[in-house]
Amino acid sequence: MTDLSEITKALISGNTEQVCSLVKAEVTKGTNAGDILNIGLIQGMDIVGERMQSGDMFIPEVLMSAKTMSAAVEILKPLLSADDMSSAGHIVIGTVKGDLHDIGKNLVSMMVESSGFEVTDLGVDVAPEAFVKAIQEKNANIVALSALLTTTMPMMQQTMNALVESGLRDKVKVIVGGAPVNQDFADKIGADGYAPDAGSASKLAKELWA
Ligand code: B1M
Repeated sequence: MTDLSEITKALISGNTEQVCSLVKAEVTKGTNAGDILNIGLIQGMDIVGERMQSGDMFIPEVLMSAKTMSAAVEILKPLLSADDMSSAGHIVIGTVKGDLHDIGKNLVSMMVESSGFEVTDLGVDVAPEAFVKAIQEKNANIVALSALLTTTMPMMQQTMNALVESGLRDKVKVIVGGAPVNQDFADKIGADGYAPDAGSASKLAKELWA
């Protein structure tokens, strides 16, 4: 098995140039693109997620790793077969209606995408009906709701209600997060999980979609 640990290390350091040149070198050598993705890159993002959770990595560093991951995935995309990505589910993510904060949500979006999920990011100020429509259109497995304001937390409940009313609730896992949200609130609205940060969100999504 080819040693891809240099790629993993450079990814954790957020060194885009080095990762891209190492990935290109592996491609030229004929290393399987799925191995580069799953062993070299995704394992690196798993470590980034764990370090973020434990406070050993901070947001700017995580962003650098996530951006590096995206650049590397762009190189690999044309070479990846459907099977290489087949373990990933589809996540619809957005900041709930009335709320315009998107920095944390974008971080979550990048982390879950880096873990191999396909992501539909609906942006900010997303109405319950827009979540419902996107889940139906994309046949999503997970919906991730973000809220940064105490005043928009009730919109998470309303989004849950819309999922129930549309008959989608049993077909999709719901995860919630954002600074004012906690596990108690997630339990209260009947969400499937709560994640305090982007690393935990990626781990939680994988657990729910295992
Ligand atoms: Co706003 N804002 N803001 N703001 N803003 C807060 C949130 C506030 C705490 C500041 C304060 O008063 N101390 C306060 C909320 C108070 C409250 O409700 N408890 C507040 C307020 C009041 C407001 C306005 C109402 C101000 C006004 O206009 N009077 C207004 C509301 C606008 C609106 O949304 N309708 C407003 C506006 C803005 C800006 C537009 C100026 C800007 C947002 C820019 C943008 O997002 N593009 C802004 C900012 C930047 C902040 C602070 C300073 C920083 C937020 C942030 O990006 N943090 C914030 C104060 C603070 O947090 N210190 C504040 C960094 C980010 C990485 O963390 O978003 O928490 P966070 O995401 C984390 C986790 O929460 C988690 O993972 C992320 C990464 O680990 N997470 C999830 C987030 N979403 C998740 C989803 C998941 C899982 C995990 O899905 C499963």
